[in-house]
Amino acid sequence: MASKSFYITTPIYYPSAKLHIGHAYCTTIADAMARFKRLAGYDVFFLTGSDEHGQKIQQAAEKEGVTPIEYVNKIVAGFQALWKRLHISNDDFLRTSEPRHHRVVQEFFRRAKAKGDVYKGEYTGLYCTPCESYWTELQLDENGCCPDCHRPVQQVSEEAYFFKLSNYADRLLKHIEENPDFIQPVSRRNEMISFIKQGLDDLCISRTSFDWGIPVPDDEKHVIYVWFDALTNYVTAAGFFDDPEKFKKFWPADVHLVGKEIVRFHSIIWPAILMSLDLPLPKQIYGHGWLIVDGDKMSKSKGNVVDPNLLIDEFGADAIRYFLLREIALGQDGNFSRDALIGRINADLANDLGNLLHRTLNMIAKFQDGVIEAATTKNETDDALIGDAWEMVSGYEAGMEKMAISPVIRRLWTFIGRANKYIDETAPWALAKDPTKKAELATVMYNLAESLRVISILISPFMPETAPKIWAQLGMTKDFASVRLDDVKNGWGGLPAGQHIGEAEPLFPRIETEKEETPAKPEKTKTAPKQEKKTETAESGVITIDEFKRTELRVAEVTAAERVPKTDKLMKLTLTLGDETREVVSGIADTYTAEELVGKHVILVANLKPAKLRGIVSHGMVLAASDGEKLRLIETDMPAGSVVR
Ligand code: ME8
Repeated sequence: MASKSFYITTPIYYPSAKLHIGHAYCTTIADAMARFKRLAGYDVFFLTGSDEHGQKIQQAAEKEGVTPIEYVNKIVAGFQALWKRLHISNDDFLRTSEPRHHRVVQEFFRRAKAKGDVYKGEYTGLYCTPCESYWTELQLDENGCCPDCHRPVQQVSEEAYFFKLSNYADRLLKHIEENPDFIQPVSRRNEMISFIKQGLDDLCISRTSFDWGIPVPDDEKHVIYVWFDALTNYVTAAGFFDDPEKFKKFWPADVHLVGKEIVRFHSIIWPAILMSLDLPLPKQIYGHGWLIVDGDKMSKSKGNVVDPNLLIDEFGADAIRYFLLREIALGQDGNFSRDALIGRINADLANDLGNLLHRTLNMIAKFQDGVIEAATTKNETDDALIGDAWEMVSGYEAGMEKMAISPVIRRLWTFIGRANKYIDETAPWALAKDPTKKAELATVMYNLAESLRVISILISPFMPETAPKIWAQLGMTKDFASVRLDDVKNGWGGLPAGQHIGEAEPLFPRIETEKEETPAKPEKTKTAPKQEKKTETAESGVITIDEFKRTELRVAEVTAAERVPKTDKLMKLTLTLGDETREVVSGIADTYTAEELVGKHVILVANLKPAKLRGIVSHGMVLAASDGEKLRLIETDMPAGSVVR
């Protein structure tokens, strides 16, 4: 049986400047989809590349005193190195300067001309060199500049070839209307429909004012317009000339993933060219939003361009990938901030995922000599965990098929939270003390290890470096590269019982951030950590449920307390969370004596940045209520370690 195929592309990037986190965002989404499809058993072709021609590149090379190809070679090597570091699993990297591509572009030009869709004329228009785009008077911004980059446009008049785009307006509109998935998300689809309805002008597809490009066949003083050249890359790499079998398998592409500002080129110009050549149209153009930085568009002049290489140096590729995929709803603009990145690393990766792995492996090592024994018992708590796992697994595939990446990740993390809660509910440390509970303990440990096996498989499209690490730490011997979604879908219990766990290794160390020494005020009941950046919600004083969920509240038992010498209010508390001990400094010494505190079950903000108070590092904060005079700790009768939600 022929396997299912999946062809996904990113745009090919201009080697005009260094790639920034926005480019990394686009490529990471495509990579996550490619990896998911491989996991689901598809034969995947994932393409990215570089868009190397055009006046802008020629001018930049001249400025540096090198040839255009020398200029782009260096920059493109940087792209390829970045994609490697970010674990981008592209199957091909297409450079438009390659001969294999020249042949295809010239053939496309020839065939469109033979069809009667290309003619020679005189072009007079307004051209934006940095954007390689022509604009009409009406499209310019309020200053008469390019509506995209807001730089001046030039009046250009030259002999040129034109493509009869106007011929295809009706067919295009019909295609878009009959195929609701062709342009996604819906907002972009609607934009394109109204754009076409305003009428399409023929498109100038050649230039004579520079020569860094693919020559027009039989009229070499013209070079082919960069967008005609660039868009064609998708068929070159799919084997249009070189590999008809491959082309049959992968064309039409399943998804062209592009930024919102180039949806127009992909959903109007590109399909019209393909229609002219009687080739099938791509199945979907997906327009993602832009990544802005601390609320602002990235630009060199603002000095806020975020270099993905530096972020990888500091935090590692998987943390960056996780942040980009989890934080931003595909299709919408999203904000990148260092604080938010660190917040996610600490809360979701170090805390939720890291703790689940760490606690599980620790307990298997301590209570079962490192062997994952078979689960032979079952009770309601076990059933609830397994039930939640199944619900999550079934939503995973459907969600990923719709490219609902962020919701899928959020659901996965709800399950991770569920598994952490299962530890608190089953209290394995108590089971381990009771020789009659050996079987129950084995079940709990097995279910936790199996949860982690499932998690490692399902996070692999997002965190390809972390997933096999978890796999190895569980002692799995099957080659992770051969793992498929079926290894999860085939049922609970895929983890072979009786295996020894591997070597434990922390996945994501907490990122400790500098904090000034300030004496602590008694903590009033709070719902969320203070946001440093102004957000819409912060300004209104309201937080979203997602912001609230970033606060990790846990029940902690006070096992020891002592006053901090030479202070009025500070008390050093030793807390247990079941399997973890913490030291916290709290300003409650004028309300409680040390003796009164021991044994209390209080609420701890567990993922607060550690802070130094009078030389003691406080790992969290306990919640108290105050009416301005009286101060009382919030107490509960739930067991230590319970999650507060
Ligand atoms: O447009 N956030 O190349 P390019 C998210 N060569 N995405 C961003 C972004 C940001 N801040 N900034 C840029 C080109 N991008 C053409 C493509 S395809 C046949 C030719 C995205 O290097 C942008 O939206 O200017 C676009 O999809 C991609 O980076 C490439 O931009």
